[in-house]
Amino acid sequence: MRLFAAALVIAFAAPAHAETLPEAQRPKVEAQFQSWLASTVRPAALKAGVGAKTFDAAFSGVALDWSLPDLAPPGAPPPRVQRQPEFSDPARYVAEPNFSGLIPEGRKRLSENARVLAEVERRYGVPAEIVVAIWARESRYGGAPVRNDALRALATLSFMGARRQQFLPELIAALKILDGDHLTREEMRSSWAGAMGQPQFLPSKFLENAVDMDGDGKRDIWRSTPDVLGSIGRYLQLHGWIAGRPWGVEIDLPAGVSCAFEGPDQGKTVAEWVTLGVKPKPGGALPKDPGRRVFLLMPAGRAGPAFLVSENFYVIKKYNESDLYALFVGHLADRYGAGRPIAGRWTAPKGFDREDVAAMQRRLEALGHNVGSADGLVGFRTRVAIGRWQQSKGLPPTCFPDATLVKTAGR
Ligand SMILES: [Ca+2]
Repeated sequence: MRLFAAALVIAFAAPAHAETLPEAQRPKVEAQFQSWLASTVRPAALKAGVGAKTFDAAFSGVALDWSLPDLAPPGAPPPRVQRQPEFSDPARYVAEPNFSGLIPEGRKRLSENARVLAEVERRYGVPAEIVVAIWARESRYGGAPVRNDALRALATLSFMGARRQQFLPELIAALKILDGDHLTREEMRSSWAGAMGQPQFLPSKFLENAVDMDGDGKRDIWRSTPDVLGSIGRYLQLHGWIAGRPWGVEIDLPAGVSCAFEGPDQGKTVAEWVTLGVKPKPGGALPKDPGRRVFLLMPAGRAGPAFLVSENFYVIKKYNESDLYALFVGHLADRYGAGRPIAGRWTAPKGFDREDVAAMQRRLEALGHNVGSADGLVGFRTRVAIGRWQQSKGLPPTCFPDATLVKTAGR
C-alpha cells in the first residue's frame, strides 16, 4: 500500500500548507474545482458505474478543504520541500513505551472479541493477535478519531494534492462505495489522506478487502468491530498470509556474519543460519523445520537488533510498506502473549537527513547498486547496498547510514 507508506512519511514531517495562495484567489480556484468535478470526475465516475444521482448528491455543496497539508493549488508555487530529519528513527518507532501502552487494552480487546476473532482465524487463517495488533497500530483499537469527510478530502487531494494522480482513482472508488454499500457520505470518514475507518483502508482497498462480518448487509469499517476485524483478516489472507506460520523471531547474529545478507530475496534455510552461528534470543525459538527458508531483517543494520522473519512478515508489509511497521505489528502481537521485549539495543546513528540519504543512494545507484528507489528512505535494499559497498572497500559492513557514511558511500 504505497499511499499508506507515503502517508506515514508525511505524518512524521511538518506539513506544508497552501499558505502561498492569497485568500482572495481562492474563489477562482473553487470555481476551477467545480468545473473539474463536472468535466473530469463526473464522466469518469459514471463510466465506472457510479449512478448519476449518487454523484450529484455526493458533491452537492462540497467545497475544497484548504486545511489539508501539501496542497499545490493552480496558480500557486508547489509546496516547499523541507529538509526533514530521517523520518523513521527506528529507536523511536519501536521504543518499549509504544508497546507497553498498547498491551493491556489489546489483551482486553482479544478477550472481549474472542468469538469473532476465532471466526476470523477460521475463515482467513490469520491469528487474533496479528489482527488486533494491526487494529492497534491503525486506529488505537478504533479509539483514534477519524475526522475528515472522505469524499471531500479525496476530491481536494485529487484536484490539488501534491500527488494528485494517485488520488483520482481513489476518489472514483469512494464514489463506488457510496453507490453500492448503503453508506451515507456522513458515515464515510477518513484521515486527511483518505484512509477510511478503523482499519484505515483507502477506498480501492475497501472495495477489494472489506467484509460484512456481522451480516447486517453493510461493510461498516467505521462502527462494526466484527467488520473491522474481519476486513483486516481478509486483507492479510488475500495478500498471501500462510496459516500457522509465526512472523519471525529476534536473534543473535554473530559479528562475522554480514548484515548484507538481509532481505526477502536472500533467504537461507534454518539449518544454514544455524551453521552460521545464529541463535534465538532467550525466550524465542527458531522454526522447527530445518529446511524452511527464512529471511534476515535488520531495520537499523548493525546499529540495532536482528531478526529472522517468515513470508508472513512481508505480508504485513503489504498493509504498510515499512519494515518498522511490520516489526511493530509482529512484536506487539507476540507481547499480547508471553513475548519478551526486544532485547537488542537501537543505536541508529543520527546527523543526516533525507536529502543526504537520497544523494548517497544516487551515488550507489551510479555504481550499479540496487537501492530500491533514491527516495531518501532507508529500506532493506539501501541497507544491503551500503553493506555491499562497505565490503567492496574492505570496510566492516554496518548496513545503515551515519553522518560520515552519507558523505562517503559510493565515492
Ligand atoms: Ca456489517
